[in-house]
Amino acid sequence: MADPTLQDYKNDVPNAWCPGCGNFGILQVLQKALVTLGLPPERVLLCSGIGQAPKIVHYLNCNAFDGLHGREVASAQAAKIVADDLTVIIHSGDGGAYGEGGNHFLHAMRRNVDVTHVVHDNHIYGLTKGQASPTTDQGQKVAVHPDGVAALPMNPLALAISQSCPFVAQSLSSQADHLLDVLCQAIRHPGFSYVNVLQPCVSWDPVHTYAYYQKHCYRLDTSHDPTDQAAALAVALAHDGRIPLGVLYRNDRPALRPVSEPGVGDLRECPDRPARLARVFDRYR
Ligand SMILES: Cc1ncc(C[n+]2csc(CCOP(=O)(O)OP(=O)(O)O)c2C)c(N)n1
Ligand SMILES: [Mg+2]
Repeated sequence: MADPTLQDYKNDVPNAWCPGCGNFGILQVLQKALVTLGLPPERVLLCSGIGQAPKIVHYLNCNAFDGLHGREVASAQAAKIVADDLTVIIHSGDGGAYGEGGNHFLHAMRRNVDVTHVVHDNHIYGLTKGQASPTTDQGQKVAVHPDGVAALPMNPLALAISQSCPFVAQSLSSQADHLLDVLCQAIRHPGFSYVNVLQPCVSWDPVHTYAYYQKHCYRLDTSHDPTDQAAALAVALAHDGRIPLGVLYRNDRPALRPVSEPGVGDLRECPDRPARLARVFDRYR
């Protein structure tokens, strides 16, 4: 079979993002990553929920499941468990991943199913027009908080490292070369891999702009050892105004693989998988 090309992933669904949105950079790099990894569209499943970021799954010609806000991790894990031959990638906004879906995010790190979770972190609820999300800065003035957000922002990188999440990285939507490298590493990692992609929201967040990231981001270099959990945590917790980009932490915990269903057999090796899957689903009706 011929190697997949960018053309294979193109579709003609009209794009609804604002001009200048950081999501465009992520979409372009995602297509490139899938082609770089030699993955044909029929072997890829993108899972998402509700928001501007999750719309990304509409703009690629491959399998997609677009479900409830904050529930995308649950559907992705279920899909991977019954269809281990698919490459499963989750796309969430910061609200969906850390707010509505925070519980799923937390437990996915423990469970360690081999899926990749890409969080488009624009520090805001974009789709619903600029309310505070779990990563909005303390004191930032946003819709419904005209005097500034009172709560501390969440630190999802530190949380993930502290929970021994198998792969933890951060990148920036406007640094395509960096994002491509990090995404390819994450998708290849055998286990739950998590990438926080910083992404300006040009309509609702005047703070985290392209210029802001240009000024504050730095790339981790070879002096950082991503297998050193304490060092990774120190990077994630450094309150020095600098924003790290790169693979902060990784480990080789064995991923949870699909198991044989009693009375159904091993779903991985089964030639009549659709029929057997139907029997599994019938149990839960
Ligand atoms: C359970 C649930 N809570 C709230 C909403 C309303 N809602 C839909 S999208 C959204 C904000 C999305 O923000 P984020 O996940 O950061 O994505 P973005 O639009 O910023 O890319 C909210 C609050 C919903 N649809 N379902
Ligand atoms: Mg958001």
